[in-house]
Amino acid sequence: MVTLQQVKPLQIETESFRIIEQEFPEQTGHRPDEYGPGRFKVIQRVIHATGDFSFAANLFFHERAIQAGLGAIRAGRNILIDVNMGAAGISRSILDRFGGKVICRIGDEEVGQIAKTKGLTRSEVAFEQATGDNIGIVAIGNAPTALLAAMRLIEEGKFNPDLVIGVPVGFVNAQESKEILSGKAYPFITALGRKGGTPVAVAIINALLRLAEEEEVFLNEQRSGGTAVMERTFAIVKPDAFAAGNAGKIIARIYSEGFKIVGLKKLFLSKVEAQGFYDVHRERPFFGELTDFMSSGPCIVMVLEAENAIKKWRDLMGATNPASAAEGTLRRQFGSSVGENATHGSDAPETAAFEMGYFFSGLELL
Ligand code: RTP
Ligand code: MG
Repeated sequence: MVTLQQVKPLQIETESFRIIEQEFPEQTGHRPDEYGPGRFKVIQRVIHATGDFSFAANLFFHERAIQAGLGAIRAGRNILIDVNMGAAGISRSILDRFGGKVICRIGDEEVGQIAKTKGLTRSEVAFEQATGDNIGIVAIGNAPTALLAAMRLIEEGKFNPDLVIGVPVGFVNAQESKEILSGKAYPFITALGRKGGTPVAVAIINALLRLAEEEEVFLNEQRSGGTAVMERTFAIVKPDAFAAGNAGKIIARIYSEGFKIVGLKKLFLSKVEAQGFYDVHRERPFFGELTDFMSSGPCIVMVLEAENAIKKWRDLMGATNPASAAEGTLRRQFGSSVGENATHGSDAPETAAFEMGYFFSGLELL
């Protein structure tokens, strides 16, 4: 009989990475620390995307590959990828923070026309058209012709990316093109042999983005004195969730996710109090509806404390509209519409300070 594991949605990825790390020595004959932390994170995410431990042996890194990729991300340079499916999988929210963009020109009308008149593949033309786009990382998961074109453009001096991720999959020229890449003097990451593909390219990029993000958090901690910064945020169990009897479940979740509740009270806001609280939205079309709702019944206001509490709480709440909030988030579980979305959370340190002060005195937050 098949027995399914009971894992909360938000913990599935963490649990998968733990399993990969645990099984790694037995499956590959190597220990994670033999690869260096950056390389192991890349290998681990590729195994996560493919379910295939053989990538531990197939992935081949230029000695400066990780450094070059992180440098490109940190500098806000763009990522060029050969197919739209790959572009869709890249963690844009992280890339955004560093100022970079994902570029994929395969679908451009112009690209199709030039390919037809010159007798070239769309992917070759797509790369030629992108040489002026401040490309830091170029990634190829699908077409060997695109990888060959990228290498040619680099040799001709028309293209100067910091890192080439060349992992096309297939039986015609995929293996050959990657073998050529593996002999280059400039930074690359490749997957030797036939295996590869767009999910592999995306996993490598996303691993680099996470590494860049972790590095940023680490640097920020260093700057602020060596320890992670405790932060406070302001939260509300909105009237819809309170009336539905969900306050207890939401508070239990707050504890299980590791927040400390430093202030808590039940209030029944007047219309004027709700207007003052949501003053930033005074000019918005939904202001009347929002403040009517917030003053329609009792709610619970809280001050939560955790490392990165503001982001942590917003992540736990999910998107404003419950219909687009991720599985496992509070708004997905307890919200019913954009207006009646169960919870509120501050969106920045300044708003958190205002909102905590609006409902709590310092003496209530000891
Ligand atoms: P909140 O402030 O309540 O934590 O929500 P939020 O940051 O995710 O969203 P925000 O843009 O600050 O909007 C505040 C609240 O206004 C309601 N809203 N209604 N009808 C609409 O188009 C609309 N848009 C926003 C939501 O209840 C949202 O939580
Ligand atoms: Mg807001």
